[in-house]
Amino acid sequence: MSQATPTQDNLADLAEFHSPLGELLAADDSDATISEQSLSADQLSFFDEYGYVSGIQILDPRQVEQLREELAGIMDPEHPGHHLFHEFHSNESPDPNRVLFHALGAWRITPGFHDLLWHPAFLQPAAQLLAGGVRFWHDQLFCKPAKHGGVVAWHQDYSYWTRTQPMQHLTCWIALDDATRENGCLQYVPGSHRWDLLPITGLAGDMHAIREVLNDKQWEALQNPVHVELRAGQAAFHHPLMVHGSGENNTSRPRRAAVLNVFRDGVCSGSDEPLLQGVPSIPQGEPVQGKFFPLLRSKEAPAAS
Ligand SMILES: O=C(O)CCC(=O)C(=O)O
Repeated sequence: MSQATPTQDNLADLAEFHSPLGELLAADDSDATISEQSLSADQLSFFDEYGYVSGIQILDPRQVEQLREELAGIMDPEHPGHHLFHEFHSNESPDPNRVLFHALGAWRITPGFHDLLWHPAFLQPAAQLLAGGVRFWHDQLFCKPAKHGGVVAWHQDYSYWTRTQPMQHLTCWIALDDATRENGCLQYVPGSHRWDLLPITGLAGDMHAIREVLNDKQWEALQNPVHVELRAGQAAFHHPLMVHGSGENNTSRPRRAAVLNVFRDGVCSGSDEPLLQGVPSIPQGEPVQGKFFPLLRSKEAPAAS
């Protein structure tokens, strides 16, 4: 029997399914599967002091390849699942000579990006860092093509998320290519998670637009960021107030990344407006939950040894 060609009408919204669906997490692969790994006490105290922890192995080479293939499909605006994206910016850079692809909602469209939410190598550190149940907020794709990849300006994630409260959020940035200083890896200002919440000063234009809202000491700290170089499949976790950004990609290789944003179960809606585009609103003060915000790990789940 031949399979129907996927169209906008018959393509399932994978947000209906709150458990893994496909091959991404299959354990029967010949490559060694990344097992569930806890952060050490040293890694947890490093996060507490500096606001991030990096070099966490999440994906094996087969999984990286699956996600790259799926990414290539959904970057095309003609993809039949395109309407499921909450946001889709083929180029978010205002610089006509640069490209920064940015999209929210891939988990609703392909099995690999869907199942990534339930990857134990992500969920175990997330549960430790949030010290509670892990609820999905949204995913993001950030891709810089070879030669003319654009910047991500310095910012704090929570500046964009004040419509969800209290601030008990966490970001996991997963490299789908080796991310290096040369191709625009993520950069962190260690310790900036202890700064006050800063206003939004732009995501993809002037890298240093944040200057106007920093005091002299903060500006000085920004001159010495950490470049978070990662191998494809590795991740960095950061605090919602961590000041971070990334530079241009002028190399001959793309720099692609998948980002998972989660919060501690119990975080509430702070607005009567929809929290994401295309999602029904959750009344202000009500816990965020439902089809678009699955509980990925409950508080009671046993921690890995
Ligand atoms: O991929 C990048 O360069 C930036 C990612 C980012 O800003 C984020 O994950 O919050």
